[in-house]
Amino acid sequence: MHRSSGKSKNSKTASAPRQKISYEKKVDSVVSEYSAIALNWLRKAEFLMSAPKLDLCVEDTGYEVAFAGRSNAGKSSAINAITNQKQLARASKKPGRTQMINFFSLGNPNQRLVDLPGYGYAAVPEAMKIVWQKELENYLIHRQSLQGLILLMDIRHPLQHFDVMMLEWAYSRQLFVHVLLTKSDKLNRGPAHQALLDVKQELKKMKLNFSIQLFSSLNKQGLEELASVMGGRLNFTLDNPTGFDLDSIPEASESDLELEQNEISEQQPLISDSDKTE
Ligand SMILES: Nc1nc2c(ncn2[C@@H]2O[C@H](COP(=O)(O)OP(=O)(O)OP(=O)(O)O)[C@@H](O)[C@H]2O)c(=O)[nH]1
Ligand SMILES: [Mg+2]
Repeated sequence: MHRSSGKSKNSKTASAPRQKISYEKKVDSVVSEYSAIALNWLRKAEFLMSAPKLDLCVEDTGYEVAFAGRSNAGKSSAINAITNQKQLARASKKPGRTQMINFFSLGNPNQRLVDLPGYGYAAVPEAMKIVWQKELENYLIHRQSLQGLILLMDIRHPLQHFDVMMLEWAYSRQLFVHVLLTKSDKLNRGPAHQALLDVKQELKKMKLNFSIQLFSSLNKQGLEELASVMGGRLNFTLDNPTGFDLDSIPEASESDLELEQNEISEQQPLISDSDKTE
């Protein structure tokens, strides 16, 4: 769009030069404000209760988001990282650590996180595995307050048989899923991003249109992105006077494309390779 300034070509202005930035950058800065506040809110998490089966779970009202994935994928560690608490959920080197459905409230009992037992752990006795899987299935099928799954896969072993089954099942039931490729600190930055692209491609091939990100509980990569997704699913809105609501972001218009340079907010830098720990 051409705009006439009404000044001659040679006239100089005292104001700062205007720079075109994309509409996405404006949205990014608003979203990053939302994720930072959501992240802070997630720190309110408190242990609520553990249940061995669906009928013993906390009352099925409000909103909850559950962390699912293979045993040892890093679910409990991710809950500790996102809530900034060392031992809220029990993490362990020994696979099969989480054996109950564990609930955590977020400031009020109607917004909850859930740590699920892992699936696919071969060393669990067959009879026990069948019981666990039945309970997990019951929870996933019948839980009304379940607003979505955070599905974790170790970045070095993504899309194993059970993961694909879980993803296809969730898709068929129109259950929201956000995928985390965990332990991203185990790979250098280049290979980690390649793994992300590869899994995205695979999901696309399988027509599983789920969002996905890199994540590390160790070096905290991906916390804000995850907080933003979880806040959205848990109906977390900002209590500020502007009453910001993510759904209220309007479609881009041409006038949005030209903003003052000081409105540009830098995105978080990617984790440097020096942060990598074994
Ligand atoms: N390097 C690294 N190790 C991690 C990370 N997240 C988890 N781990 C390790 O992976 C192991 C399993 O982590 P948990 O969080 O207990 O895994 P889980 O998915 O809850 O396992 P179950 O409860 O058995 O289903 C532990 O030894 C963690 O320290 C990570 O981001 N980076
Ligand atoms: Mg666990």
